[in-house]
Amino acid sequence: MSRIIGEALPSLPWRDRGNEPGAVWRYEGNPIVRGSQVPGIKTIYNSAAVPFENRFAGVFRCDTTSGMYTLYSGFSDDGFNWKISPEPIRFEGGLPFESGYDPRVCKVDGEYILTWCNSYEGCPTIGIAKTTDFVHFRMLENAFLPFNRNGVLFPRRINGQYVMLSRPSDNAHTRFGDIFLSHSNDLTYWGKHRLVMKTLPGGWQRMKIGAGPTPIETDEGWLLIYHGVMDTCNGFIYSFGAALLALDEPWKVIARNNACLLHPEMNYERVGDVPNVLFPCSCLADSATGRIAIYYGAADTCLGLAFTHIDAIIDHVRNN
Ligand code: BMA
Repeated sequence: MSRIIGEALPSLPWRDRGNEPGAVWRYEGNPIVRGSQVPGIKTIYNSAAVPFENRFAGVFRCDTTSGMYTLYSGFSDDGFNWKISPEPIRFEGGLPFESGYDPRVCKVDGEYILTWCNSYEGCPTIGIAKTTDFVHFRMLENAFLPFNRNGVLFPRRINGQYVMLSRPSDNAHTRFGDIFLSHSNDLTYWGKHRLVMKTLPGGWQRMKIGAGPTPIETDEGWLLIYHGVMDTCNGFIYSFGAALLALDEPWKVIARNNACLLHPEMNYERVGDVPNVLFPCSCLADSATGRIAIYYGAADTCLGLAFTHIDAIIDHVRNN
């Protein structure tokens, strides 16, 4: 029996396992969010949900009908049905917002911190902003120089410092990528960079990997769900798996799966703007029951929800 360390979340969206085998199972009502529900938006996919004031708040990757990558916020009472603002987030402070995608939201020391892939002079790097209400967002400095993607904060300071995972990359559809982490005292100056995990030859995580949702603290280590990419004769395939990282030295990998947890299989995962993509950006975890809900982008088109239990996922990580 493993234990989630964190808050109890009795209102977590949940379905018991149906007929799907494996440690993670999909919500039968997927996709839960589509582009057509917001005016001027064609696709809504890689998005972040967090518990917020007895309900849920989210930041959504919304691609406009004119092809811009933007971020919108929204709210939900049950984690399944989302009401997304009709207007994009307009950041206060920071550098001018060019475009942004793949948001993650993390609560550290009571503050909601948004990280995302932020375009700076046309080059991807990691943007950071704070919010108290998911309406107003104050942008800080970018964390790193370009090129970088998949900036994911840990939900508490470790040895007194903020810690962020990231994936140094290039300006294109990067054909390489390992997960690193960096430390900061103030969310502005980042250093003490460490390698966490490299790609593994052979299978689903052979070309590049990137951190997914905010890591979940457990009594066995940080549970990190991450995406892995393989190249094929007909394009990339994005699947996801998980690893356990040491609590005090999270660049040390305790265990990591060789088999993925979920790979594109359903129609809405295989067919879309970019086929065969599963891209998890957030999780909700209930420490009372061990239940975990995972939000993942599907085929760069819509948002799906999947479920697991802490025992099932840790068993998968350790035994696959
Ligand atoms: C990555 C990011 C993601 C996207 C994925 C597949 O580089 O751009 O937003 O889901 O590619 O296209």
